Amino acid sequence: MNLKNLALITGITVTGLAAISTITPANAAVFTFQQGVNGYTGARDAELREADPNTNSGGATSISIDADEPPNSGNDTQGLIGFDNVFGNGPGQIPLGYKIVSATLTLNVFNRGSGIRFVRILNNWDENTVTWNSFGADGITPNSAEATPVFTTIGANDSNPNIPVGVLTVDISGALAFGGANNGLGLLPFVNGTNGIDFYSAQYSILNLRPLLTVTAIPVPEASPIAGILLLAAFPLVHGIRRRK
Ligand SMILES: [Ca+2]
Ligand SMILES: [Ca+2]
Ligand SMILES: [Ca+2]
Ligand SMILES: [Ca+2]
Repeated sequence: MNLKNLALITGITVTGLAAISTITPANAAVFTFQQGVNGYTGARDAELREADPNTNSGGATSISIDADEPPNSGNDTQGLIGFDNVFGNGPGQIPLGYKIVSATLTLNVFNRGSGIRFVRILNNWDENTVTWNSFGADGITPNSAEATPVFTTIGANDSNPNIPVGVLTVDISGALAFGGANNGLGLLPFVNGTNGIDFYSAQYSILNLRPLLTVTAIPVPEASPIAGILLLAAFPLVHGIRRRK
């Protein structure tokens, strides 16, 4: 059934029908999660260093994403960022029964650089023990048992300072397509991304410069009952018209 038929049968305009399908539910809500802010303590993050493959950096105050660190070594650094305990019935948490429909990650960059490739991590990790060698002795491997394929990138696969210093907001809604447990994100340099990007971690002293997760969530089921009733009412009529042809 196309929209024109439905409009003829129900007497409503196509414009009106389109409007119904794009209404944002009135009960959509925005939630934010930042370590130490409004009582939230579920953030975790760490840098993984190819040059120091067994060293944990979970307590460091910054994270670098770089395809060449130390300079001229060719070694990579990668990042892990997770936000636990986002669902629940506590203050500021997403109520149980809600579904996340979009999410952004905000980072505060203090050293500009090439770019970042984002993956979702598939297994649990501990901020205080995780290292480069925790991921098969070669760091986080995209599209493997360790991580999803890359779902979003920022910047470019070159050595230019593509990502400036300042507030960096990344739409990470692409991570939602994979489902599964919440094991956080992996942040990887491009292969030729030799200009490192440095940003503040969840341990940085200034709270509002720490990584920030912003989520829009709605109660489930999210389908519009009005649109459903219209479609159910119209379908037998369309079927009848077709039979008379
Ligand atoms: Ca950390
Ligand atoms: Ca490299
Ligand atoms: Ca690996
Ligand atoms: Ca840099």
